[in-house]
Parts: sequence; C-alpha cells; structure tokens
Amino acid sequence: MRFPAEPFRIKVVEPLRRVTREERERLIREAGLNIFAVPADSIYVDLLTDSGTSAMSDHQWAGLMLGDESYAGSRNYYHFAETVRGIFGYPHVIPTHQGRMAENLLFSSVLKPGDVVPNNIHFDTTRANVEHQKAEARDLVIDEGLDPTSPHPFKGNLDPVKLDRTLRQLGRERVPLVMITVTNNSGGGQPVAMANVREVREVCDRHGVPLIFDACRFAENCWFIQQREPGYANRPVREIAREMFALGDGCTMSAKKDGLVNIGGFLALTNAEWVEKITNLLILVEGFPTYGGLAGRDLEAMARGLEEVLNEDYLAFRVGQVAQLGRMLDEAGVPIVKPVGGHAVYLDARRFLPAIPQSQFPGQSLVVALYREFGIRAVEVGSLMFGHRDPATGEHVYPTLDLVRLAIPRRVYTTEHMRYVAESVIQLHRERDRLKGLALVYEAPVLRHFTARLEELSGAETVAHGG
Ligand code: PM9
Repeated sequence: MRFPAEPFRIKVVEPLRRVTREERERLIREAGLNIFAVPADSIYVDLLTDSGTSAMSDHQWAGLMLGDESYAGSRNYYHFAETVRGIFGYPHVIPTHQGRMAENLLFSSVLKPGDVVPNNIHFDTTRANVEHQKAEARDLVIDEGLDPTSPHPFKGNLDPVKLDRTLRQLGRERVPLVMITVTNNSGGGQPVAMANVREVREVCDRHGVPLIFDACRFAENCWFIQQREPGYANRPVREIAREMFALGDGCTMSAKKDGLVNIGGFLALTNAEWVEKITNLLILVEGFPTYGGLAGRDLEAMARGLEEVLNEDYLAFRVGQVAQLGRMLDEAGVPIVKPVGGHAVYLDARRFLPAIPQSQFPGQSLVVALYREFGIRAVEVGSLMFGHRDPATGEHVYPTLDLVRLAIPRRVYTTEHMRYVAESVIQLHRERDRLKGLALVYEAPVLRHFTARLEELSGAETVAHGG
C-alpha cells in the first residue's frame, strides 16, 4: 500500500537543524529526561501535538494581510462569524483565543458546584475546566473505546445506556449539559458515529438537557463517518458536518486543530441566555465580542482554515497519512492502538516494553529513546501523565493504558518524514531489550508530566522490578 500523495506543493520551507546523537544525549539529560524541556530546534520530527502546529496555506497567509485591526466590528469578524454559521449552523458565534477559554467561559456561565458533565471522554483541559467549577467530569464512552485491540469502527461513541442511567439518577438540575468530543482525543482520536449522536440526542431530549460538541477535530470525524458509516458514502463532508451539528445545541472549538491555524478558537451556541452571560465574561477576561482575544488577521486565517479543512482531497491525504504510518508499524509487529485514529498513532508501551513495569514509566522510556536515537519528539500518555498516589491510602495508582502518542501536524511533514518515523520506531522495537526503566527525581503536585525530572535506572534495576 502506497502513502497517499500530498494534495499541495511546497512554497516556503523551514530548515531543520542537524543535531548529532551526542548533542541529543546531552540535551535530554539536561532536560531531566523530560521531552517538554528540550529546545524545539533540536528536534527533527516533532510529533508532540497536532495543535497549533499546522502549516497555513497561501490563501490563509494572504488573508493575514487583509486583517482589519479595528477594536470593534472588524470586517474579519463578520467573515469569520458567517463562515462558522455556514458550517456549524449555530446563530451565536463568540471568538476566543483558544479552545480552553471557550470551555472556561461556557462552564463558568452554566455550571454550579456539584453538577455533573457527561462526555465520551473529556480532554484534559475540558476536565480541568469542569472541575474548576467544583463539578464532576464523567466519562461515558462505550466499553470498546477503552480496549486498545477492539476493531470497533466508532470507538469514540458515547454509551447512550450509561448516559440515560446518569440522567435518570441525577436529573436535569444536576446535569446542565452533555458533551461529545469529536474525534475522541483522549481515547485515541477515535470517531463518533452519526447514529450514536442521534441516540445521544434522543436521550438528551427525553431529559430536557442540551448537547454541546467539543468540535476540535470535527472534519476528521465527519470524514470517518463518510468512509465507515452506512448511508454516508456519497455525502459531502460539509453536509455530514451540518447534519451532525444540527443534532446539538452548540460547540466549543479549538481552531488550532481543524481550523488549520496556529492560534484561535470559538464558542457557537443557540441559547441566547447563555450567550449573554458568556459575552459579559468574555469582555472581562478576553476582549470585545468581535475579536475575543485575537487579532483581526487571526480571525481571517481561521475563517479560511475552516473552509479548507472540509476539502476532501485534503482530508483523504490527512487521515490517510496517519493511517499509513499506523499500518507500517502494525505490519512490522509494533504494538499500536487499533484502529488508528484521525490525528495520531498511539504506541502501546506496556506491550512494547513488557519488561519495564508501570512504576518505571515504560512510555517515557520510549519517548526518551525516540528522541535520543532518532531526534523524534513524541508524548507519553500513561503512568507519568496520569499516575498518582491515592489520597486515602497513599498507594500508587496507574492508568490502564500506557501509551505514547505520535501526533501528526497538519500539512507539515512529507511522506519521507513519515517513513523515517516508521523505520525509527521499528528499529527501536527490534532493539527494545536495551531500553531501561526510569525513576522520578522531581514531581510537581499537579500536571506533573510538564515539569517532572527523571533518571534512568540501571539494566539490573529494571530487570529486578520488571516482568
Ligand atoms: N489538545 C493536544 O495536544 C493541545 C495540548 S493541551 C495540553 O491534543 C480537545 C479534544 C483537545 C484540546 C487540545 C482542547 C483544548 C480541547 N479539546 O489547546 O486550549 O484536544 O486550544 O484546546 C491538545 P486548546
């Protein structure tokens, strides 16, 4: 199977600096074996995130020059708001500087302490913003969504039975909204089926609760619906998106993903009462409602990006590039989460490094080796990110999955870059017995993975505790 060909050509290039293995060894040691502390210009292929890392098109760059930086009523705002209404269908459009601000404004305005927000799986910032209001973020993904080997085509689906049970127990007073994240990032970038959204809507209607999308990767989700769901093969992705969003009451959006921009986000809603509260708060913390923390030129780039992301040649290439990287790894026997999601390939670190126990961070050991040996930056999504001590017993608690995410920026890397990544990971897999466990030497009380410092254990220590 060949890689899908790029539906673009390259007009501007960003040179990559050559870095020797010795320099990488020094840099990762100085960084305390924490990839977040390594300077980006010492990385060859950076797969830390697909967020804010897209390459903009010539059309978007041209739009920047048409930025109208008026404080109020910028023409770019009107273009942006019309574009959002055209794709998402919600009448009220509130720009924000990125996704988490949209979440913060929404939850600050509609949640009260003790409330519960169901979602398939909350992304970290969404969960943190719900909890900031002293409310509970409850994950109700289908069971297959938590099994890295299940071949279910829509592993992002929200379980309508679990949702109905939650709403029957708590009632609409304690559940001011239900969310669905498309695609489900924290579950591996897995899509949600249209049939599932419809079922969820029915449950919400029975209980009189609004449904809000976390729409960061909406175009990739709608592409999967077109490719996989019966009845959608001949429907344009734009139409599929309209049908999906018509089943909801609004969305939060980080345009740093499927808006194809480096900064930007928004809220789009139907409920005018919510909009009034949110707008008042927006003016306090972000800016006037026609710019919301962004420059006029950013709004223009976002309007153009939201149109471009629906181009089906682009989507075929985008999702195809990620799938093909996954296929190369899978065929070589590298353990990955399957099916491959829309924006990233996830390595299953527990199966990759069975000799390294979760207490010695097998995922982070892989991340360190990928950088040191090959100059590739990935991110651990496992025992370093989510491990913690039980507050009651003091015992260490580890997540079920120890994963390493290879998130692919949009329109940035070529097929040869992807081949380099595949060959590197395959080589590392062949030489996996050489990898050692790690121990924490510093951890912050919250979100420890960003600033943690670690050291490598000796081979004997890894074996002594492993297997
Ligand atoms: N996602 C990602 O790398 C950015 C890094 S955050 C540590 O996957 C969802 C589904 C996301 C997401 C960001 C946000 C927040 C909301 N929902 O980063 O605030 O994947 O624009 O968006 C990251 P902002």
